[in-house]
Amino acid sequence: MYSQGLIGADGRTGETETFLAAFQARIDAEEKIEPKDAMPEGYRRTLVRQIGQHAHSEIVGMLPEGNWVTRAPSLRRKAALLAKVQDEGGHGLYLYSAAETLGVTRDGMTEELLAGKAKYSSIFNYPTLTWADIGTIGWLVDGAAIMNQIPLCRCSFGPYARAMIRICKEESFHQRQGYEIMLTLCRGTRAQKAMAQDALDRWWWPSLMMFGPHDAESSHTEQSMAWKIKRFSNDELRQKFIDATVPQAEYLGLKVPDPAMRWDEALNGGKGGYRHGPIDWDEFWRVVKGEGVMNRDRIAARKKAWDDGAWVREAALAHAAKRATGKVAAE
Ligand code: FAQ
Repeated sequence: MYSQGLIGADGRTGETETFLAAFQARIDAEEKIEPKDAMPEGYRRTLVRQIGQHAHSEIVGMLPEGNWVTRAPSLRRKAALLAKVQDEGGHGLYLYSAAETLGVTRDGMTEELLAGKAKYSSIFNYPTLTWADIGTIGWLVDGAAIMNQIPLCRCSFGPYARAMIRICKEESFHQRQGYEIMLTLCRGTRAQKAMAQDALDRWWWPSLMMFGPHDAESSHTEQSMAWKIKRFSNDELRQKFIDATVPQAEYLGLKVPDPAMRWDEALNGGKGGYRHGPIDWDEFWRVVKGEGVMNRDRIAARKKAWDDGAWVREAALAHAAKRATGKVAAE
């Protein structure tokens, strides 16, 4: 239906060269693709995969910070953290809705997540051990998310692009609240500053891994860039993030845990940039495949929430059915 009859009864797409060329011409002309427009099946599948993974990341991403809501050091910090975690839940919901315009259901996507068939960001499989981790997540994880997501506001698929505009505005607040926590800790006692450094040491490399594998290893980047789903490659965004973040660490008086990091005049087309040391891709793939410290806990927590919420979903459906037949008003 969404490919406007291009998918044959045998499940093959039957997409003609003329159709693919006309679709690419729309992309090249920066036209937005909307849910009911004809689109190549690969384009639809890529979006369902990426938007689904993104939505799951927002929802699972509530867990590491949620762990600190009851232990925030002041009422002000608790209120801000609670609002942030709630925002992430909202982002997940906009994104599930954007994916649903492509003919999949939120229930189906959730089942894939719980069955370990759908991915979510590797970063959320690390534990939050101290309060400084909450500052570091806002600063680095939201900072990396913004770097990756600002270009997604120009994604060729309309519903995803529009959802990203609001999400990016909220992520900017999150990044600032995280940096402000770090600034407070770094201007505090020696123990507080040491706690901030320890958090940076543990979160730096996983934050760089958030951008995905090196371009040479990235299976989807080339096609996603041709379709203007992605506007920059994984390595380009990682480099932008490093160049923006190293001076922020210096301002805090913290040391980025990369002994090989150095300023290189040749980077960024001669404008200069920070060249980083080797990333431990074995660790990245271990975590992506489910063997990170927190993978099992994260999925167990989501499964419990989904099972515990079954009665709410059933009640909402029963209520909607009653409204449809006018029985609610009569009662
Ligand atoms: N973790 O060919 P590529 C947030 C997978 S939201 C796990 O390069 P692509 C907000 C990839 O899926 C954070 N898996 O793939 C927040 C693919 O596997 P597949 C999430 C990863 O799609 C803050 C395979 O590796 N953001 O943080 C990861 O072109 C604080 C090959 O990779 C988004 O999802 C990874 N890090 O590029 C919430 C943004 N990287 O599907 C709470 C949208 C790669 O073939 C608190 N997504 N993989 O089985 C994207 O921009 C892209 O999907 C990338 C990956 C850049 C993540």
